[in-house]
Amino acid sequence: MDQNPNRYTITAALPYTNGPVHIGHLAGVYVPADIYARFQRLQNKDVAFICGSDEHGVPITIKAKKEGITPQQVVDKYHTIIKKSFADFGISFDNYSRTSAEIHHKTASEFFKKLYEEDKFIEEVTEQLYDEEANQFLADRFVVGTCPKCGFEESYGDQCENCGTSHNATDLINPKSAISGNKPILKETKHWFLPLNEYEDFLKQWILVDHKKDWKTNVYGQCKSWIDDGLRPRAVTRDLDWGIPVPVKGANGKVLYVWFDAPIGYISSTKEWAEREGKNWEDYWKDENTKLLHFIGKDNIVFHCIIFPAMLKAEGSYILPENVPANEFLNLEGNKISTSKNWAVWLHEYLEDFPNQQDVLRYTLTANAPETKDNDFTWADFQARNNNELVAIFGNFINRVMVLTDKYYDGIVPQPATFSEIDEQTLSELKAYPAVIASSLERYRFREAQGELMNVARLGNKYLADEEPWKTIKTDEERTKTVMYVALQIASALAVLSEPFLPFTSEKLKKMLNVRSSAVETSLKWNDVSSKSELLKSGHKVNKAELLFSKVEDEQIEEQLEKLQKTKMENTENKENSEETASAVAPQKETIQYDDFAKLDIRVGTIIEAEKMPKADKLLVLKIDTGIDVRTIVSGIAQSFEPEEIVGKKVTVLVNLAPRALRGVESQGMILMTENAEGKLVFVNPGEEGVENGATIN
Ligand code: B3M
Ligand code: ZN
Repeated sequence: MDQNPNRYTITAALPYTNGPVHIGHLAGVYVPADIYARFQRLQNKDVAFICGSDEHGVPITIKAKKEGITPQQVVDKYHTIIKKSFADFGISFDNYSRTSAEIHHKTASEFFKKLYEEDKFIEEVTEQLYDEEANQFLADRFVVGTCPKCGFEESYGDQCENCGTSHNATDLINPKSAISGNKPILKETKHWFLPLNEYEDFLKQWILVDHKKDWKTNVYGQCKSWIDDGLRPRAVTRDLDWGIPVPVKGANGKVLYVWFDAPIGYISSTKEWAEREGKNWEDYWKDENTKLLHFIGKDNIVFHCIIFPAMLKAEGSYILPENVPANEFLNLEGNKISTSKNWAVWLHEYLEDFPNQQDVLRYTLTANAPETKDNDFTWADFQARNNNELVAIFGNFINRVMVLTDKYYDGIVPQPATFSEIDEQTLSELKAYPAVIASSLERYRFREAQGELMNVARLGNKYLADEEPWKTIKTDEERTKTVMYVALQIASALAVLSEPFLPFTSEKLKKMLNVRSSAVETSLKWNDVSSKSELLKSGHKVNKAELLFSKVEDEQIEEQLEKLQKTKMENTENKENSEETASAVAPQKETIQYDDFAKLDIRVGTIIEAEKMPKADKLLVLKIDTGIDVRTIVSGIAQSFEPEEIVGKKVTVLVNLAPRALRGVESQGMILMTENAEGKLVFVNPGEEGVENGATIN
């Protein structure tokens, strides 16, 4: 193996192929990962930036059922869309694979087999949740119920989206099948479990001690809480027909758990790339000198910090991640981004509305990155960041430099005279930036890093404003040349340092400065900004200015807000519709015979007295004229009616219900009630006027 301390394996979470990707994905995972990968490449590091589509698992099969197509059709469709979105936004993966690829099936199978043969699993028949109607075992997203940890009622079988805890489906309180809505039964089935408890000491040392200082506090905190709660064996197989078949005897109809195979997808994707590029994949996964980094969202922390490392440790020949810089979530205009509610800005739709403006979105998402807490994306902020920062600071500086160079020198970088103190100071300030930005990036503080990048443009603007070459051109040609020379060095530095953040802008700028064509200068590297005495030599000819950024108009923002408003209205309508149907379709009770019904003696009666039951907020004591007699009925309607308002009302009474004592008062029957559309209790009206007390209902 080639021992290289400058090697990086950078992975970005494999997106589920059950929908397109949106700004939340970009902000949380792919933009920071891309910034980091580009930055390391610019430092001449050997980088493998790896990703691919996660094509197994329950979300895909649910989507297929919903759309009436096969899971394969679902993943083919979204794999193509997602891959294109990433390419369109300049996410510079060295390889983007997919877990349905043959190389992945083979890699994951072999990984499982090795652990199996080395007895690293527990094989156990246990009772699992089963949907009798769907004829299917329920795990993961096939089952919802109450989270045993936080009480959230919509927790999935494998993970609670509310508190992030990962659990087994059988831990859920009141589980319900996501397929039929039925209450599942327990049924025996055999599975293989990874005994996480056996890795507790290793994880304690590796995370809680070794990485106490360098992992982000949100990541460290989650890991600590899981480890403190105690780790338990975790099933790594499932009864499902979509996935990688469990490669051992006696496992018919079973597949690998998606969270077992997906992280191995990083390895398969690396293999695919290495084969294509003539590299050795093991250098990127088995050399202690290689730095392995997983970029993910916060809901994936347990899988990347606990389960996958335990798998790698069990296998024995792999390195462990050096860091897992997970982000929190991005909200959109104050609400949680949701694929099912269409509350999102989809990347492919953004590009239709803002063609060629990928960098504006990248910039806004980084400026607002949910690095330490959930954050909010708003269109107003998007517009302000573009107009007040990209256009007014970055774009404005470059434009002035380019236009003046063209006007005064026909695009030729002038020869400077002697540097003044302010020139020297500006150039030395400029040379400090690569280290400043790098220090933020190495600590995964992308918003801080990007802020420093903008300070380079601010430095340029201030320099021009103070030195006023447009004035000195009339009085001091030599001074003007020096100033423009310095300004051109700042512009070139911006072209290099902006590349990780704003790759399209950097590319354009390099073209404008003519540092792209191989005849002049091969690509500039990060450290050239501080180490080279000049980035652009006198006599070098630059090209014509092009606009880097353009203003985002109010109408464009209003259009986006209207689009969201429409989604909101559609969601409310859908919700109302489904609530109406839900109340209309309270399920029918089991069939009874006429004789069962005939046993009920239901009569028309009139309330002749009503009073509150002392010390009970819900009960009224009623005197009812049933036509047969006047009797006492205790009714639980005190929160819906004042006693005075119901005296004289005609009601429907079940008169032959066995009497029972409520708070010491004997209740001799029951008033029939129902609920109106607002959920308020109302009496079942016994019908037309003129119906006498005592009339039977049948
Ligand atoms: N597909 C989960 C997600 O998209 C999952 C990540 C896999 S990374 C190995 O949130
Ligand atoms: Zn929970």
